[in-house]
Amino acid sequence: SDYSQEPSRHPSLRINAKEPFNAEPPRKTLISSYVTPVDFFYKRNHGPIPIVDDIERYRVTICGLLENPKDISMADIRKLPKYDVAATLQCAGNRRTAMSKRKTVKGVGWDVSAIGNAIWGGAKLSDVLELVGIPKLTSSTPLGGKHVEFVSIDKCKEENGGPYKASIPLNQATNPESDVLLAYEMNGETLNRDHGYPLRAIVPGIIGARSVKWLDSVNISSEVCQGFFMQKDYKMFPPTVNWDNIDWSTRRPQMDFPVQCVICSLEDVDVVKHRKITISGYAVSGGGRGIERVDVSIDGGKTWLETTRYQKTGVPYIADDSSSDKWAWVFFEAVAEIPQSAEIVAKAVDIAANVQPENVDDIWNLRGILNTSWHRVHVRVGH
Ligand code: MTE
Ligand code: MO
Repeated sequence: SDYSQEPSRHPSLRINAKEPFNAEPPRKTLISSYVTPVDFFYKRNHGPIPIVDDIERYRVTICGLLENPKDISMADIRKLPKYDVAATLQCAGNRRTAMSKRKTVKGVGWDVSAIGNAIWGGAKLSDVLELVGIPKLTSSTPLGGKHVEFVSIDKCKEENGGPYKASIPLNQATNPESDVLLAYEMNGETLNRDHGYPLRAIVPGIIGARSVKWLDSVNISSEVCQGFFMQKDYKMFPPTVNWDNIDWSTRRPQMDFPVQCVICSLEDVDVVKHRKITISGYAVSGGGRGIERVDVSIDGGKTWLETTRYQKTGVPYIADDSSSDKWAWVFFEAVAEIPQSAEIVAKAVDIAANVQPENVDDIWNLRGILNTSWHRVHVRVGH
């Protein structure tokens, strides 16, 4: 594969793999703004970044179990109502490095920044599907279509040189409230090559792997996508499954993300000058479930202190309030006086009262996905 035409990237990104390019920002940079600047948004790829240089001729093919398949141009997409949706994208492999410290896992190592929050601009998939005769809120087409498969133009070795692909259920795709987009803008700018130019899927509330970049076609199918990343990857296994006894067919492709929370104001092992410190970071849950609470501890989890939460600076965050961004992360903050040395912990609760597991051991899995265990950092007061 050819990596000679990769775009340029911000030098502060931490590179986890060069080819394909996988990189994340430093954690302090990550929480310096609620909307993650494009330069600092994590980049997660499985092959070289494709080049689409003739935008006039670019088409996305809507095909499969349909009476009237159609090739749709960017002009057609832009004619549809444009929505700007604040949505946090998180890779299922976020915090994998910490999980692999417990016991080795397979996959690109990530610290805590394989996540970002952007304002995605584009057409709703429910409107696009209407162009090919699929009404809103349908779960099955007359020809038996029940899933919407997104197929890319990139080339991945896991697909033996074929394109990256993934699918979502048709009833999610045709429901305007699920805010699934075919996005052509990120933070008000034209989507750049790294993030899917000219057009990508954005599926809010579920793992990043389903938000397929560089769309080539949208295929209406009777079954779940059979691609590698749906069937042989991004599935959740119990800690007892290893590479000798794994049976991929026993599990569903992971969709929703569980409740997550990370301290970003401190490194995993940090030295601070003063006893009074600010503990801040992000919390997010899947499926549009808001964050109910974030608690922090300065004694390794014996006692807890509730943090303040916000999306827009200075405005207290209330889940489900009409002013909150349903699909977006929440920042939390607490100030505490710590002893000479302290283990600081953070954990979040979502509005369905889901909590994070205390120990990584309980959720360890061979692919190292969904590490949502309590985030712990060790801090010492010194020079
Ligand atoms: N789409 C294509 N075509 N190829 C890919 O490798 N990676 C997926 C998803 N969409 C991928 C893709 C994964 S695993 C994640 S987490 C997100 O894109 C990352 O999106 P980003 O690079 O814009 O942050
Ligand atoms: Mo991912």
